[in-house]
Amino acid sequence: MTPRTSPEVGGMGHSMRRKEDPRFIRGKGTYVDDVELPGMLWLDIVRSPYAHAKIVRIDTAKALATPGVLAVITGKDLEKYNLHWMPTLMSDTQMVLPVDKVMYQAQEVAAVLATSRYAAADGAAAVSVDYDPLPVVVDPKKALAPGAPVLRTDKKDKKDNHIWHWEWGDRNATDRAFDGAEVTVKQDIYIPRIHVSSIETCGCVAYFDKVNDKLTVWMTTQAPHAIRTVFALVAGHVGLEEHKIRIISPDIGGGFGGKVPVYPGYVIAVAASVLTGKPVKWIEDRMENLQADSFARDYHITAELAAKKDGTLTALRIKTLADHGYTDAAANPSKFPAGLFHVCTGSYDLKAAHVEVDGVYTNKPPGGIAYRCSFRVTEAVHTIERMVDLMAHQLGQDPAELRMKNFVKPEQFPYKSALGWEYDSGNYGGALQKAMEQIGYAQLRREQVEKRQRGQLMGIGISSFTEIVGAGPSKHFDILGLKMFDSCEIRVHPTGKAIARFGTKSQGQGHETTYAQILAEELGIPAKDIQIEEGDTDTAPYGLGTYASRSTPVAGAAAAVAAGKVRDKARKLAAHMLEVAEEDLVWEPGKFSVKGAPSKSKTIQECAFAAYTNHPQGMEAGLEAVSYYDPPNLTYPFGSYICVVDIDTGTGEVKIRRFVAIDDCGNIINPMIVEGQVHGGLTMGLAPALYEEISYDENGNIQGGSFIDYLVPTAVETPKWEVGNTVTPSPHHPLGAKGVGESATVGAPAAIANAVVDALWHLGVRHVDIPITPAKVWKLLRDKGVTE
Ligand code: MCN
Ligand code: CUM
Repeated sequence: MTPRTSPEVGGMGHSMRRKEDPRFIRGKGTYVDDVELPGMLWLDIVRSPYAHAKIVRIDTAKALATPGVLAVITGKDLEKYNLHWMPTLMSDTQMVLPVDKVMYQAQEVAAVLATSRYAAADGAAAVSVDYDPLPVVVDPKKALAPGAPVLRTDKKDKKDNHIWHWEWGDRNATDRAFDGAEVTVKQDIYIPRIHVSSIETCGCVAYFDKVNDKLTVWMTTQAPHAIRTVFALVAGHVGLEEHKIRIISPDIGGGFGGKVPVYPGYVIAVAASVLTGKPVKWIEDRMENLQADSFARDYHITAELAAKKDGTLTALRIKTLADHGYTDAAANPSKFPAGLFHVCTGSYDLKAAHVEVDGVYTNKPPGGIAYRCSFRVTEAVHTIERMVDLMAHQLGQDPAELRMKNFVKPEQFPYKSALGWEYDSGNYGGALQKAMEQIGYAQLRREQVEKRQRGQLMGIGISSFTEIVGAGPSKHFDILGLKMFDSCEIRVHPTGKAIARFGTKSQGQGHETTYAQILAEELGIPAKDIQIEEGDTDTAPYGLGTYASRSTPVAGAAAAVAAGKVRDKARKLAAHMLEVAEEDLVWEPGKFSVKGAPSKSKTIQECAFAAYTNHPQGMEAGLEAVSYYDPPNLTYPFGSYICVVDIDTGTGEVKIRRFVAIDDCGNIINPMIVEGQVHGGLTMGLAPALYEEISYDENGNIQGGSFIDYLVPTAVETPKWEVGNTVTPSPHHPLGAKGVGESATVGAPAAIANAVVDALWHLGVRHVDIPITPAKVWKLLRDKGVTE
């Protein structure tokens, strides 16, 4: 696509350098931990060594005697204000601090308030807690078995550990399709628990100004407005009303979904500041972040796929256990307890599908958040892409051919999926074709045959994913009742420069650049002349925040709509100055000129000046607009990834030789930023595919609770990504754009897993659960007699 604007204006399609980077690369960003206030106190948290235990006694004497320690806060203290429990985003309840028992290892037990971080840490170490261990439940299947200890004894009538049952689709039609199926495949797939490990951990500085009765909280949150409302709803009774709460998300060092929920530490810091009238800082350390923050995934899936002998796919049936830890604190739209998992028919034209999910309590940290995935879409994509590959291999067909045969075809859009989604646009065959050409698919298949004859293990894996991002529409999407729209407010100053504020919040995605580019495209004001602000609830218009790749689809659309309103007013001003009718003006980015007399024109900057100095009588002064955009539909970005692996027959190590990623996110605002999003996303897809996992031993002890065991890939493990794109605009988005921030993380794991199984299929291997570690592969090779 050739840009409509010049590089100086920097509208859509320009690979403009990021406006935020000069401050980041000079170390001049302002993260929460950079906020220092006079008289500030520190909070540190005492955490449980047990996964399930009664709290017999908390002895604070030694801690209180530690120099610098001012107070120790326990659940009993918070209970006096009814703040010891808080609601989760899924309307479950979560302890802020426990009163009688702990539910997972590393859970908050007490908090220490001190004059320095060191004193707070010393104080936390000096708190002594007597526990009485209780039976631990880590396996969700065992949690549902009769006789399992009931974990949520706080819920009066709760007799088991089952949270909810949810199902979607036509069960009877699906069962009939399976009864009459010529071929079926069935597979258990476990998608393990992983934790976001953004560079910046979570934290806040809470300051309750007793003179003005105003609470200001600088916090690592992806959704500041929603947090403000939730705080007001939970703590209105102790005087924290919404106009007296200001949430500021300053610079954020990576969110990836982990900064959507409210963690107990935030609430305790706020309570401590309200009680003392002093600013209170709480910042997690790396291990607290990894061990106690909301997890992602942890889906135990059984999937079945039915087909005709010729490879025509017909039906999909899925049953899932969703392990939510001790409380369902998932960051999902309220209506969908399993997120958007029911986009699991993926890119394929299936006639029938049915999916069931059961939520289960265990003695683990609560969640689940999404880890760079729009509410369980990674789980959906991994399942369907593994199953389609399994079917292709079962039928002895080429996995690319089987996909091509079953893709939803371009002429079928808008396409209604068997599970009720309306896909906006797509060209799945086009993306796969391009990926195959770029990687040299046919040649690779020949090479694989030759290598196999020589006993070498090489595999080719495909993932042709469909994403679903950009929540609303508000008809179906809300969080705790707050409808999922988003917003943009623009003010054009007299000299033609502008400021625009949004209800979203960048965590590294480059919004200060790309929103300015959208406005430059729509107004012709150079992107460098437009300041973008997000994250301060006292100044930004209300919005639901940044997650689920919704900023471009929703707030980006709001920017286009608000810019349109500004342009409409500018047109009136231009007509007034040129003394012509509005209809006689033609617009090109940055300028109105008179039809047939192009030399007579007014720039947008001249119109802005006139708005304050020469506006017609009867017109309000000023040039500004706001839009609260409720999208008519989600956007459905897609792509095809192809991965080539070589497996070391001695060690079981999987080496990614090549990885080609073709993405389609509709019209692109900034190609360089999109490429960066895809690079980062692919690395975060590689991570769970080969390395990352958090598991628990039978006593609920975390395995993978530090970076010694939780293997975040570095540049050394990361292959050279080969990226490209196709462009299929969204028909309903004002700019034709779809979201892209999570696509690569969603699509990548299946391509890698499929490549590994492809390399091992002839040995009788049908499936390997991620993360595909050398140990797992080596055991398979040993069992199949390849190595000893
Ligand atoms: N973009 C574009 N053209 C498009 C689509 C997007 O130029 N057609 C640009 C956008 O303008 C924006 C970026 O790409 O600058 C991502 O846009 P979008 O897909 O709308 O996603 P969001 O801005 O809503 O970001 C959220 C998404 C999510 S949910 C996770 S998780 C994730 C991700 O972004 N977290 C990130 N990428 C991340 N990148 C960084 N650096 N840090 C994170 O925490
Ligand atoms: Cu899905 S993790 Mo992101 O939505 O912040």
